[in-house]
This record gives sequence, C-alpha cells and structure tokens, in this order.
Amino acid sequence: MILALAGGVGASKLLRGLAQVIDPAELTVIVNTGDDVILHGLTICPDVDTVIYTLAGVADQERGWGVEGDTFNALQWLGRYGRECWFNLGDRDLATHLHRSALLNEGRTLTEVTDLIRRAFAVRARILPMSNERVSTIVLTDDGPQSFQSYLVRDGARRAVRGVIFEEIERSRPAPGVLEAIETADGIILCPSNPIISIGPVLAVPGIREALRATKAPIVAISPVVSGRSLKGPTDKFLTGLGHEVSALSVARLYHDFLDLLIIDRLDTGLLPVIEALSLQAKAAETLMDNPERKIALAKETLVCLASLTGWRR
Ligand code: FO1
Repeated sequence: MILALAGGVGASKLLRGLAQVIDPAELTVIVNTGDDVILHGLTICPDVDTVIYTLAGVADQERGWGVEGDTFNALQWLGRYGRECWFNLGDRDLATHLHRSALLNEGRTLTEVTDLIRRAFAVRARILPMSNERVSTIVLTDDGPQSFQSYLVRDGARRAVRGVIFEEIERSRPAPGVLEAIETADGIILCPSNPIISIGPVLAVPGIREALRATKAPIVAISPVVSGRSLKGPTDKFLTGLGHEVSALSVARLYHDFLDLLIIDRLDTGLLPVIEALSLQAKAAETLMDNPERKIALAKETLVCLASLTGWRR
C-alpha cells in the first residue's frame, strides 16, 4: 500500500499520475482539512474535494479546484440575498457540500462522509481526512488573524504572513485509519504541497509526526519550491513569513526528522549536497507537472525512489 499525504491542487497532480501507474485500490491518501470552511451553513472541505474530483476525472484542470464545466447560478442567487460570494462555489460542487453537511448533521463523521463521497464517484483510492475534529488554519497578518480561505481567496494573499495557527489542533486526533496507514504502508509520499499550510496541519495532528518517525516504511517528499519560487499558490509568502528561505532546502529542513529522501527539481541540482548534509537523501528530477505525461513520469520516479529505499530504513 502506498500512502500519500496531500493538500489540494499541487498534490492532486501527482495523485492523478500515481493512480495511473499503480492500482488505485492500493493507494491511500491522508488529506489536509485545515483549509475547511463553513459558508452559507455548509461544511466545505476544499482539499478533500480537490483530491476526490481529480481522481474521479471531474476536476477543473485549469483552475485545479472545483468541477469542470460547472456553472455558478446558485452563487449568483446567493449574492441577490446579500450573502458573501467571494468563495466561488459551483452548482455541482454545491451538491457535494449540501450532501456532506446533511450527513454530518445526521451524526456521521467526516471520515464516513468522505468515504461515501469518493465511492459515489467510483474513486478506488482510499481518502482519509487527517482528523474528524475541526481544525482551522488561521493566518496572522498585520491586520490581525484571518481564516485561511479569507486570507487566500477573499483577500488574494496580499498581506505579509506574520504567523500561522492551527486552531484546536491540540484537541484533534488522527482520523480512524490514519495511524494504521502510516504504520503499515509499504511507502509514504509527501506530495508537492505547501509544507506550512497544507502538509503542516497534517503533521501537527497529535500522533501523526511521531508515527512518521516510527514507521518502517520509507518516506519520500517532493519539493513544491523550484528555483526559489513556489510552483503553485502562496508557499513562498508562508515560508518567508515564518522565517524560512524560499528554497527546497527549507522543505528538507521542515521534514528532516522523518524524511528519507527529497525529490527536488533539476533546476535546483546545486542544492543536492546541502540537503544531503542534513542526513537525508536527495534526488533531482523534472517536477513540473504541466501535462499528463509529466504527472505519470514524476509518479514513476517517486515510486523508484521509494523502491530504492525499501529495507533501508532502520
Ligand atoms: N480558490 C480560489 O482561489 N478561489 C475560489 O473562489 C475558490 C473556490 C473553491 C471552491 C471549492 C473548492 O473545493 C476550492 C476552491 N478554491 C478556490 C481552492 C481553495 O481555496 C484552495 O486552493 C485550497 O484550499 C488550498 O489547497
């Protein structure tokens, strides 16, 4: 079983490739839920949905989130009632949030609901939210604390990041199946997601980081930072804001206590020796996934790295 830790858009590209080179039934994905937001009374789990829609082949490829070909009629009508419409919820996407919220209101857990949704899309990979407890990523700026989606979508990630808080994380527990998946995986992949606000919340759920340190499974990460810039979204703003340089080396430092190998982009080949000085292996590869062939190629490369480490860890 291959286990992936994932945020949303960046992770999904790799997952799409992985699901084409291994049997998706042998893939488990633990997904960040720190980005979750309640809007119009509905529980919205952007990263979980992005992973499911991508693996189902219904994701909007250009935006990376939402459903391909979706319309926004309901949102327009919500605007007519004076509701906030900065978070673009498509009509089909809204059905997912209505369904999820109804099931949660009936007392189902987020793990159960996520499983029902992925089955409805015939997604064979197992999708696990990091926790059933609500955790909220809060961004600290000079104007005060803001929820992650307000910072990113409503305000366009304009302000400098002064800090990040995962609200209620200390009271959260890994969702059922999460620790077992880490313990029993044959290989673990940290997708090229933002290490602070996408993978960070997953690692901060009490017990998850410790399980990664303890597992016998080899662990490979792919850097989302290439040539001092983030491939997608405001990773650079978050790294800078928390005092890290915007470099694959920072990604290595953030994971080095449990990581075995970091895949960095070919353009960063010069960083290989400094990363290896952290007592972990590093490999340069083509990490840009701008077409289906490149997604498959990086997925294969990641699996080759995992295979090279098998039996090596402790
Ligand atoms: N991202 C945006 O930049 N603008 C949006 O209006 C937006 C809406 C949206 C709706 C549903 C969904 O599942 C995701 C959505 N996203 C949107 C993406 C999301 O804000 C972030 O990319 C993730 O939370 C970061 O991983």
